[in-house]
Amino acid sequence: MPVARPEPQEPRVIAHVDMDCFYVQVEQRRNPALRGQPTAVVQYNDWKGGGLIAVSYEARKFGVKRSMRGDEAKMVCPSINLVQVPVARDKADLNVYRSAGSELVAILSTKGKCERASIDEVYLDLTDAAKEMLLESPPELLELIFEEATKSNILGLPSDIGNREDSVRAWLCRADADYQDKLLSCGAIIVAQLRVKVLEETEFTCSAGIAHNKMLAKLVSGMHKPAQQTVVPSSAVQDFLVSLPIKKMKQLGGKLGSSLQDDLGVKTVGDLLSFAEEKLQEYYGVNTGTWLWKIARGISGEEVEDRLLPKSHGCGKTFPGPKALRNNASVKSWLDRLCEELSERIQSDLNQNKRIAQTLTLHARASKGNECDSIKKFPSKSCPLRYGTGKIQEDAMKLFESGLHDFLGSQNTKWSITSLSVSASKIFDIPSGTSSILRYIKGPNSTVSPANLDCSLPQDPSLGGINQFSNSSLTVLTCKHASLGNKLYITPNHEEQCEPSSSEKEDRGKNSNLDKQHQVKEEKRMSKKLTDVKGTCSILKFLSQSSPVVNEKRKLDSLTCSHPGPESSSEPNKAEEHKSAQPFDRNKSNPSGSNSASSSTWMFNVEDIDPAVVEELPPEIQREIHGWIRPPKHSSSKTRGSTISSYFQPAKRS
Ligand code: TTP
Ligand code: CA
Ligand code: CA
Repeated sequence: MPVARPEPQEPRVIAHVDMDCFYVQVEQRRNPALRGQPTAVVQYNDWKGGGLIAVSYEARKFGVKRSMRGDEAKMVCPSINLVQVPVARDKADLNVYRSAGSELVAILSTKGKCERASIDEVYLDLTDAAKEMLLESPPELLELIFEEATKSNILGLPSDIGNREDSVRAWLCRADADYQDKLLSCGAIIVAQLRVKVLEETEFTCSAGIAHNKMLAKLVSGMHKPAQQTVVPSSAVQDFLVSLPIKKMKQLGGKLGSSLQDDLGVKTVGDLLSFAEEKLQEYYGVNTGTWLWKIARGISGEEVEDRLLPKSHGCGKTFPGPKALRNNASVKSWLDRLCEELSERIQSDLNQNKRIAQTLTLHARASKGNECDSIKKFPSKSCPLRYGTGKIQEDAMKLFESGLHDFLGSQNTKWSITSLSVSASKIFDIPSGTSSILRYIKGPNSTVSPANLDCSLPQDPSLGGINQFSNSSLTVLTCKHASLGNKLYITPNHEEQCEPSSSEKEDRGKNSNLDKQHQVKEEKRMSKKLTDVKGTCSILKFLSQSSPVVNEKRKLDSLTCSHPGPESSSEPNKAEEHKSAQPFDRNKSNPSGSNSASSSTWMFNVEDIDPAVVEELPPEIQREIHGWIRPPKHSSSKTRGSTISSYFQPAKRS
């Protein structure tokens, strides 16, 4: 369940940047003939022309939607260009999109703390940059305002007064604005500059939201798309939120949002305002109650994390309809391919970024017998991650078998798998000062051998099956640290053999100065470049050279976000139930005890699912994970009316 974070004392300037029809833009850059054309990217599949996963704004004008199949898109827009996602190992290969996302991150991170939130979006904390601008070149003293900034959408600014750009310019330059709004104006100018820089350097357009916190910035970044930005002054927050459907709020897209709707009759954020904080706490617990009370008022203390790299790696594949997998051999064959890709990606993360992943998780969607939609879900399973393709494949298969065992219970029935994915999470940096570790592991002149990173616990022969790993990944994490640490400290002479990229981490003080110098240079270079284009270039103008831009009012649908928060689900309770039932199960259903023991040991805790991993999984699995998130049942012994809403009826509704 979500919890309220302490709010910062000082006002912040936060931006959320999201690429427009991202995969389409990547394909258009690869094949410029597609620019300005109705285009969609299609997931590899030969059924009805494949599933659309990204749709250009030109195609959206014809009514083409992401939910369509290729054949359907052709019907509503005969001229549409359908581009297939690159394929490797018979599945989508997203590497080209991932590295395009990294280009965005590299540019945006020059201006402040930057958090890579998904394949095509980032959060930026621009507070320091905005304060600096306000001190050194406040907008009210500028002769010319960066043109792209004057195209901003400012929430609450009347749109019917004269020339819109003039009124935006006037708003950005108000001498009598309060400090918070002045900072936002600077933020809007900085984001406009960054977006133009992204366009110039990557050829991609993006949209952005600028506000005092992450929640508001994310809520508005998709409000005006493509290639536009939206600013949320504090004075506009209440009007903006009041009519916003509750399900559009981050972390309320799932069961918690449903409970608010069904149990309390809360349809919009405005409806939530009529509940006292104590009432919300009474129903959802102290932390979540306070969180709900605050978000209804646009208050969120959540910080932008300093993270340029993904939090996790995941790869999956769906097997719709007749393609469902129905035996261990076919599951193994697919798992092997997925694990091979995962192994390559964590290996490259290790080589390039000196990061090690700790946890391997398997998710699947299954049905059994003749049920098409089993009520019981296939439990996600995880275990400590051992490097090396063969080991990952072996472990993933064991996780699958363990999950299947739990899924089927005592039933000896047929089953089918419609979706399968593996992910590597809990990634940590190899600590600074340990840069020789890779060289030590590799040995001079050799490439890293993943098998060498196997730090699994000494095996206990008394434990069978996947129990050999451990009861908790924490244990193995400790082991990994210890093991890596030992190797490092007994071989200090390997330090000088470090590759430059590794040794960069050794002297943080020195390097942070270098980084700063580099950053200042970069900023100077950028501001020069931006001065060059001042008054002549705007993103919309740039776009209009190739095609007319639809100023499409974007539906807020895609803003729905229901990933599990730090305390987000009752799944742990499920795990608890499972654990407490374990001795009984073990004795009853499995005399050897090994499998049932493992099943409770490896019950995946939904708290541990990283939202970034979820985003990379097939939509089917994403939906399932979102479905897990449900509010806890109220344990109060109070007698309610026939529905909870009758008990907690908001005043204005009664
Ligand atoms: P989104 O940011 O949701 O969408 P988008 O960038 O295509 O379009 P918009 O301009 O509305 O932001 O997703 C980013 C990319 O992630 C998208 O281009 C393709 C991929 N993706 C999938 O593969 N499957 C999905 O279900 C979704 C939502 C996205
Ligand atoms: Ca996007
Ligand atoms: Ca996105």
